[in-house]
Amino acid sequence: MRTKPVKQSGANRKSSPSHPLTVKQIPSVVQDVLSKTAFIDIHTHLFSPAFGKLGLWGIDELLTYHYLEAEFFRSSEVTPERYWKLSKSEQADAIWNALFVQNSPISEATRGVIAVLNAFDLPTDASGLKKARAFFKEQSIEKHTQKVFEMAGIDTVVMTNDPLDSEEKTVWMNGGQDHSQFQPVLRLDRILWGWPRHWQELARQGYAVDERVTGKSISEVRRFLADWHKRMRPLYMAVSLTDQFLFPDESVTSKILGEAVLPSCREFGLPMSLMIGVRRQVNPAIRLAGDAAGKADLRALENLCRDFPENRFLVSALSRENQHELCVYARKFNNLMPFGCWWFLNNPSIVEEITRERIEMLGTSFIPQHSDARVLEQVIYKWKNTRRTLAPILTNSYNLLHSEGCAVTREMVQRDVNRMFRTNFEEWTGLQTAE
Ligand code: RAT
Ligand code: ZN
Repeated sequence: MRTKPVKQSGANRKSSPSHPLTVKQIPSVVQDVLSKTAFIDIHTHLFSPAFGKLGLWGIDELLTYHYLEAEFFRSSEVTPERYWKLSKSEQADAIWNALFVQNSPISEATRGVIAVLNAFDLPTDASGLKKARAFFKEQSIEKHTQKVFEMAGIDTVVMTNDPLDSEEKTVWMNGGQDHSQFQPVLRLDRILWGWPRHWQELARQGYAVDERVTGKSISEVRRFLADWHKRMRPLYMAVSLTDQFLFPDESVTSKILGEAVLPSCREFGLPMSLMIGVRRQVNPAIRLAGDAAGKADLRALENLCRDFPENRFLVSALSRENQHELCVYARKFNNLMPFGCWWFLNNPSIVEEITRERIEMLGTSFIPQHSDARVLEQVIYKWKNTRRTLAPILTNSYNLLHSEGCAVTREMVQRDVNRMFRTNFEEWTGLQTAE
């Protein structure tokens, strides 16, 4: 496992950790610290090997990532109806052909696949798919996972665990998992906004709840959360919310959030992650790729941070238009931790803009990125891109500081990178990783 690095690179041998850097040394030291620091990936959709087939990896999964499916339908005559009838490898063939052979893979998501092929020394021309299939077939998942983490420069990934997903539930009910590099998160979408369709599942499991969340429902949801907290030991609880999210209001979502979930978070000392701004299924024909983004009213967040001062909120907003307000709110409320450039924001041009603003307004008191990877090898390109985008931004911050007359040292750079990509999260969740 990578540990927090302290060694100097050859390029910077002349500067000791606490020695002031020259303007010329700053870029290479920033780059070196970024590349040698193992990051914590605080939100992914990856699964530890204990979850078997739920954990996605390999070239066919990479090609059928929903980010690529959305692009595929723009560059192919194949209709969604026909596409969904194909087998996984036929879908991958179609996407490879449309986005990688007949067109140049210059979008962020397509370039990511190229970066992964390249990272494994696989050809990126038309012959790449066949060779990649042969390569991935030979890998054993345990060893491959370690290699991928190493290549991505991460040591811990945080999963997204849905207690109402039947396949996942089976794993948790049969002993769960105990893999220190895959940390669980209790994801509550089906409870918080999917209640009308899912409350009966809780009832079936023996919790006395009803559709309108009356009677003992709230205390029974808390009992459910306590049981799952015990079973899963999550680092935080989480939900994704639409651009229409309001708090407080008369909805079941508000009631369960305010009266059950947030009190349980306090009881167990867990932060609550709110991912705000998805517009679900604007085009259901393309399934997972059919969600969009919308500007939310972040006064809901203001109300939560102010009215629940004992709760801590990890927050990502999906709309670019919400980013400035999110920074402003983080300056008002120290129980708010902005994190990541989520989903449609995870493109260099937007990451750059958001991250610059966050540094200007919040210093290092935020978590710049998470990968949101659904397929194991995606962490390789997503974290490579994050480091590449971040290096000039941080360099610029230290150059400005230097020009004001402040000594910039490697120690400072290391402390700041550790804080943003490790300790902000460790301190909020109590996660302890190997030194
Ligand atoms: O980025 C994604 O893959 C989205 O589909 C969502 O999963 C989102 O990240 C979420 O966690 O809801
Ligand atoms: Zn996600």
